[in-house]
Amino acid sequence: MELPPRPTLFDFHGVSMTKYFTDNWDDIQNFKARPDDIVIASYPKAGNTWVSYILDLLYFSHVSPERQDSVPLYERVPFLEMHMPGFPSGVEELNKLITIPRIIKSHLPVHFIPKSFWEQNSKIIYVARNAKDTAVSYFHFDRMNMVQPEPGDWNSFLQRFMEGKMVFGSWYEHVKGWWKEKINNSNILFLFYEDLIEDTEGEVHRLCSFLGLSAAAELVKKVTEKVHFDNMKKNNMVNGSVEEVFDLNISHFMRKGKVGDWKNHFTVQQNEQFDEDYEKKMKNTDVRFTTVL
Ligand code: PPS
Repeated sequence: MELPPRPTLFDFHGVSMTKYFTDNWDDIQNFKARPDDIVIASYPKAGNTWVSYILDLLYFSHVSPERQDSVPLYERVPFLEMHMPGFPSGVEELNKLITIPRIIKSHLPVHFIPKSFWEQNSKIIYVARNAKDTAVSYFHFDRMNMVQPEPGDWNSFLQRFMEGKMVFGSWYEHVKGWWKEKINNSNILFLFYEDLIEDTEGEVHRLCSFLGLSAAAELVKKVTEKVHFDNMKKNNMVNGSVEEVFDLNISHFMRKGKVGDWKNHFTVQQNEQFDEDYEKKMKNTDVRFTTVL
């Protein structure tokens, strides 16, 4: 498949975006949500695929086990705002999805989420990951994903991350916006990547109780095992190996899956600058992250 040149970033209602997530804007905004829809929202690289796979297994692994080996996760959990030439859009995929519930991936900041999700009281799981590991993961992702803007070198990427000049905008605004929203909205569950790493099984139980699922302990154990990084990395339906736009010679989608890999990338000076800037940007929120375990 011949790929188009990499897209450029532009300002879209105050958020940096590329055309692949805005071309279809009216269809996205007019999306008809259902009360039983479940949205997995996150800033890019926070663990959206991990949580998507957990939910897909919890709901469907015992109902239609054959899907697990034959249908890539991106078809089972469509990406709402994606619209790329040559591929069905996320909205099209969702409109033809027959599974109930529909599990929906999104990277939209909270104020861009289609209003029908709020009207229908759909459940939303927001996954958040500490800024430093997110920046590192995003850098490697942009290197290998041919439909993302050119990342440039690590230092310039990090400066742009701090300025919010990334696809889906500022990490800081994204996280703060969703955190504020969930305070008064019991339909939102806020999950941290670092908690998932530390206690996957415990977080799977938390997900079940939020979703009102009475999953047997045995199923929870099985799901926990299947979603372990090493098992997901080997699983071609979830590891990014069937996505034509990824160049796996450059980097892998299931790259490291660790908390603290930022230490292998940040110089002492970059770290000091980042921390100072972080404090300013995050002073008006009480959301707290772990950067080492
Ligand atoms: S995307 O493209 O924005 O939807 O990416 P997303 O899925 O949100 O995040 C990708 C990062 O999550 C890591 N990941 C995991 N870590 C630990 N355990 C499991 N099971 C797991 N599944 C995905 C993935 O490796 C990416 O992080 P990095 O740091 O790049 O490895």
